Amino acid sequence: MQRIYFFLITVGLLISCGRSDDSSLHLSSIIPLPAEIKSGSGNFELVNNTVIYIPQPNEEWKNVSGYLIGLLQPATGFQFSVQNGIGEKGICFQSIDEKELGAEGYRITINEEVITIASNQPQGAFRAIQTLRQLLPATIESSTIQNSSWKIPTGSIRDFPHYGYRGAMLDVARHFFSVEEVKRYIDLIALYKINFLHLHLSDDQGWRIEIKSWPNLTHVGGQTEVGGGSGGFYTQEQYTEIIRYAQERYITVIPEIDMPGHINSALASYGELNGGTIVPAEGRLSIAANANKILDGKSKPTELYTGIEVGWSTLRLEKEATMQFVSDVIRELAALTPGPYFHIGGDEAKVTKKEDYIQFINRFQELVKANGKTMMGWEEIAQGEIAPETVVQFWNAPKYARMASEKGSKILMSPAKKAYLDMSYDSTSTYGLHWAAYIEVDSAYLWDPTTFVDGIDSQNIIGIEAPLWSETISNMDEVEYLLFPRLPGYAEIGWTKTETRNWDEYKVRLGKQAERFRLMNIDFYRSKKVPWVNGTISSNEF
Ligand code: TNX
Repeated sequence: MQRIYFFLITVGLLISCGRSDDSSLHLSSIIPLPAEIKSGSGNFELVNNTVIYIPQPNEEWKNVSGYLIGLLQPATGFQFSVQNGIGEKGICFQSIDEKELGAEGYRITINEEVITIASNQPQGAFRAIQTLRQLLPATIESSTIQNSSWKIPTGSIRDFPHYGYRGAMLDVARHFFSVEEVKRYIDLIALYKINFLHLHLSDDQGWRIEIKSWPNLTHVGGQTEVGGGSGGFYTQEQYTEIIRYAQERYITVIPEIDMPGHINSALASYGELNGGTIVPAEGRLSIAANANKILDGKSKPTELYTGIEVGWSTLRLEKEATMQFVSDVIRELAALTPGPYFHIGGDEAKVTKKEDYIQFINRFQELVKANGKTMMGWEEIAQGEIAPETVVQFWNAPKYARMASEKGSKILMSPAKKAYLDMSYDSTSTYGLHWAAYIEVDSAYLWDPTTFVDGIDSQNIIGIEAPLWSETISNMDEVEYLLFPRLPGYAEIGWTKTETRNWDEYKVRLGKQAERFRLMNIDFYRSKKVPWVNGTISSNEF
């Protein structure tokens, strides 16, 4: 057998044993940083007619191998075939039973003849593909055939995530994003092994998911957005299509209906839900759709809203229709959603009486449970009688995170000062808000979910999520500008142990992603904090 030199990455230090060429595995810029990397000598070269071996000829393995071929084919122009069993040459997926790797972990062993990808489940193999993809030259991301040689340095990687929940949120309510745009968002987060997509499906400015028992929600409440654009919504079939696309990438969709506040789009759709909410003058919209809607003859619906103020609308417990509405919405949406969670919002209910708010949260929790899901909500829900399995999403007030911890509930870390993707990078940024902070790329990376809030039990923390609110952004270029290059850092905080993370080492790996971003047409923010490696990018693009 060939002589193999091993290299190990520990505590962010690169310890090399004599090799210094660019081709060794430990110098590859994988994000998130894997748990263990060992370098060998020599290369595997991907060639035409490579065989991909799968352990079982079932749908799931066909999907995983098909996904890999879909990644490799456009830039290489190669043909691939899929066979069952174990091969000695090519790319070989293997099923193993190695407890520590869990559902998402994997081992990749690369020698000159074969790349073996071993995992407990196909999900682990899918995460491994994202690593493999980053081991290939960045030109693999090109959509046209490239004249490269497709070499991968030999060695091995053993890897598994620190947190089981690594999420990204997209607010499709303030501005609507089409199914195709959401699919692109899913593809971008999949590259960094994000495994939850939280969709903020309703807010004052728009209702984005068809509810068959309450059709006006979308016919009226879905017809506008911030700034007065025409809005939009997903039919139930389209929502199911988003879920299917995410599932193929081992990403679980979490639907959010924001209640009892942030609810004007529903109050504008059904008068019987409106118990006296006053729409702020700036942003009030009385359009024809609003005037023509079916009224119940008793209560007047609110006007539609296109501004960006928060905290002024509420559902009313005393309205007869309210709990019927809530239970129908939760029932229909839970039935469409295969994932375990249902997010009920619960934030900034500033005009809801405190005792009513608590009752709302308690009743939402019962309904979510009755529909077979686990409730999630923004940090304020910690005031309710929340169950141990309920997930409290921390965003701003440490007292609510502590309250959740004391009640033994789960905590998801999304501190606005660190993890809000809608915060501007600096005071010169065109997009984003800055009420919580300006968040440069280093600041976004430099925090630890277990110590960010004092006095909470780190055992309760299930992971991190980076929310992208869309008040200031309305198309994918703008989404990508706020997402990149911060998202890879959030992915690493979720995946890689804090002790092995180091900004000075990370920023080098991040800088090497520039060409990949360019080839994926990602419109990213060229932070001065990152040593970008231009690749083929002309310097005036920076
Ligand atoms: C606060 S975070 C909100 C959202 C806004 C966001 C803007 C949270 C639970 N509520 O309604 O979109 O700030 O940064």
